[in-house]
Amino acid sequence: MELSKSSLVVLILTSICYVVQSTEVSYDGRALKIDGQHRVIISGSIHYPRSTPQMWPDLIQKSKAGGLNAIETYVFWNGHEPRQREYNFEGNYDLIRFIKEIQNAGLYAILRIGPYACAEWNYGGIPAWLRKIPGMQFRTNNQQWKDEMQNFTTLIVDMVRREKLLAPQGGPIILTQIENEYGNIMGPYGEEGNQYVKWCASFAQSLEVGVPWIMCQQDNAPQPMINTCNGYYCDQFKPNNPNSPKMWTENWSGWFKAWDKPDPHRAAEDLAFSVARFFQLKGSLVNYYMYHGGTNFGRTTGGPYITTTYDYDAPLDEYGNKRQPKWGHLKELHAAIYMMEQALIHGDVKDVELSKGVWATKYIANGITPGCFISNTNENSDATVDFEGAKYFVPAWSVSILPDCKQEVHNTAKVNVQTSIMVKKPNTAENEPNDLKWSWRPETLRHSLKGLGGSFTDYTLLEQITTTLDESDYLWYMTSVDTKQYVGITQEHEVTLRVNSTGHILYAFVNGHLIGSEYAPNGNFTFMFERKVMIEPGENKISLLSATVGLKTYGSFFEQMPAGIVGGPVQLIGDDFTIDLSKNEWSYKIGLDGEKKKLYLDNPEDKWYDEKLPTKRPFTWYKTKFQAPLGLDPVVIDLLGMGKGAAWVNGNSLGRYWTSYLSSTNGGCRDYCEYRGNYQSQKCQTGCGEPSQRWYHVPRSFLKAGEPNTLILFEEAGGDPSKINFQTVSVGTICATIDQGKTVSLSCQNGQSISKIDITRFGEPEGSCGRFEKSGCDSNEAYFAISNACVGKESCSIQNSENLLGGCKSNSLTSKKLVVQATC
Ligand SMILES: *[C@@H]1O[C@H](CO)[C@@H](O)[C@H](O)[C@H]1NC(C)=O
Ligand SMILES: *[C@@H]1O[C@H](CO)[C@@H](O)[C@H](O)[C@H]1NC(C)=O
Ligand SMILES: *[C@@H]1O[C@H](CO)[C@@H](O)[C@H](O)[C@H]1NC(C)=O
Ligand SMILES: CC(=O)N[C@H]1CO[C@H](CO)[C@@H](O)[C@@H]1O
Repeated sequence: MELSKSSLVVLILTSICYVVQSTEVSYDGRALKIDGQHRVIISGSIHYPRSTPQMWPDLIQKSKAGGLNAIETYVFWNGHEPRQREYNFEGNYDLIRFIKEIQNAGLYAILRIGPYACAEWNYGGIPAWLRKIPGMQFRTNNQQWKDEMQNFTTLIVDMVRREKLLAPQGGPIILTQIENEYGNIMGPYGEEGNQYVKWCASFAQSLEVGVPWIMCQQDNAPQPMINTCNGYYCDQFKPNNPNSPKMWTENWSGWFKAWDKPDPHRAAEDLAFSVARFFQLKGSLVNYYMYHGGTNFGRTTGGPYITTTYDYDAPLDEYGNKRQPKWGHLKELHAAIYMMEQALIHGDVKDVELSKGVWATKYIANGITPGCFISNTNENSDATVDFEGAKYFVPAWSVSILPDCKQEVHNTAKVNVQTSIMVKKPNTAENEPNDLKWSWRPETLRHSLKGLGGSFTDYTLLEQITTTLDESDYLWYMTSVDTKQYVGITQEHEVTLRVNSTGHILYAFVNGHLIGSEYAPNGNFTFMFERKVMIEPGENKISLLSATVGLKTYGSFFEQMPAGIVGGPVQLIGDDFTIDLSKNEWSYKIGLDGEKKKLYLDNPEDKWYDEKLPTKRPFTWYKTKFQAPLGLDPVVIDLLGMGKGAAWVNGNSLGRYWTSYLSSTNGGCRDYCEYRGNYQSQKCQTGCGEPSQRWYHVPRSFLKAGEPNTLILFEEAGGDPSKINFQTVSVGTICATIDQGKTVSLSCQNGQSISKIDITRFGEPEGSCGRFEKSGCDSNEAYFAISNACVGKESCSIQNSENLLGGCKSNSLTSKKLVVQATC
């Protein structure tokens, strides 16, 4: 057979695609070396289960476009091994597919196997079933723990090796992590902790992955483990060995949110400052924690009292939109760092103090253009300094980057990219009525309220996690008490029911009636429930429903931290007597009736009522049908009016909701945030006194276009579904403040175009995007020129040039900055 020329070309091309390039990863005290070349690594955390496989390529592309060259993730043990030796690597747990998406984008991967993750993840990623193994102690020199840790870690390493995903095999994985932040909590373990660290190191090495292992926050990590730093700033960090490079595995891009907390924000200027400082002081690898935070889908994703959103104020928001200006400002910083990469990782360093708190750092190497940083770590005083014959303005709390030691390419406090304000719009689907039509059904409680249907009994009050092994949030504790037998009560009698709970939520029923509920405020899971209640002469049924809201993620000995009504006491207290029920016969039932029936799957045989839709009714299931919003914008559901519960769309869990939980008002929320000075999570917050989380992400892949979708809610505390509606999230108002001579581009997203220009103004801006105050000088010339260039386009570029000044030329302006505001 004769091969034509073109088919030969095809053959050659195909075979090239199959040539596997092996990548060698090594390191020295300066940086990681990839195929012998020192490299700066700028990485970002994306936790694969906190988004969907359909979102991954876009998230990874936006990370790459933002200037990352690596993606980092933990591996979530309890998601992958929900029951002992039963595995889940499907859907958003498809770890291999996620790593392959990273590889397809041409990025490196950092795999933090742990398998302890923390990550505000349910139980820190540790499977609750480990609690049934006798003698089990987490994260110490305990044989049972080490056996299970070894079993799972080996499974993961074998999987990535089989798929050839390690760098020496031609794969993207350049670093692997064993354990996680153990140094922070190891003190109380004493010598056992030290032994465990040594075991972790030798076990990791025995896996022969062919790439370096890291241990973060582990000052005593044995060689060749590289110890790395996590924190808001790591510029002062020094690894414990001169041959280990300085690497920052968690630079917190923001902070996570809890049900009683306002929304934390970390300014782009401060985040950029921390990264630039790190590279100025010989850092070589930085990882943003998080670059995309995402969503705690499902029931077992979020840790205790962590909201369903894990947005983290990250450069990509929960839904995958670019958060501007953070994303763009960091992109410019990264570009400046890469411009001087060669000098950074080869050069000798010379520091010189230019004025108090203002330092210039010069990286000098033979045959390479030198690179410079000028930092001003003063919190208040801006500086103008002379450096090598030129003058530089370095604002307080900022770093200037001069990749050739002459021209300032980036200053961390000078934001030259657009700010976007996201808006939520009503559902655009055709024929979608304003009000959704609901049906409902009660959760079946009658058996539990009579003490029936328990699966076993015990004469003690059992700890909840060991009892449920986290198969459900809910555990029924049911008992009955014959009051005559105790104190000879002969008529109805008022007593106090007292229940000592270790959290997180308790519903108490006496003789078939809900008599009250209580939840533990954040950070203090122990509470004493007390309610007055009438008891009957003779037999009284007492049923207590205890619910967890995610399991503890962190701390020494955290497997010993209880949940539920462990040990009690549970008492009935009268005027002159106390009946202690703690040693009664208690009957136990795990989970709710509706969970067992899987009502969220909308099985055809389930009966739902269309009449008399109840509101404010605890323990109620609701169902509705809706059309998916048109377009590509991310979809959210507004659950205002609801209490606490869980939501599903077409059988996919959206996670827990708790709309009625308002965030604290004493959190110090403010409109304007000072970015200068050390950041901490309470420094800059919004949303005080508002529902901690009102909108919940419905990934597009959960929805079917053009046919009815099903929403099912389980409402535990009582709510009103009449206000519920679906919305889309898109870019609303966009703004830029452009220095003279500079160019900034403005863009909308998902095919939307700029509809109008709102402001074109010269001068120092007052206020902020969407809320600029009248000041400076409005220019008609700028308005017409920019309208011409931008309106009707998805993106456009604006240069602040002299000719836009027009009539403002004659104004005595303090600044010739151009402020532009537009609407998408
Ligand atoms: C993990 O444990 C199972 C038994 O439960 C065993 O069959 C398997 O070989 C173990 N895997 C490793 C890597 O040790
Ligand atoms: C309540 O329970 C906690 C946790 O088990 C226990 O430490 C505490 O002593 C109990 N309180 C009372 C009053 O018994
Ligand atoms: C936690 O709750 C217990 C029981 O209600 C109370 O005694 C204790 O003072 C609380 N602790 C804190 C730190 O609020
Ligand atoms: C290692 C490190 O930098 N830790 C810091 C993390 O952030 C907190 C809050 O700002 C600091 O107190 C820690 O020192």
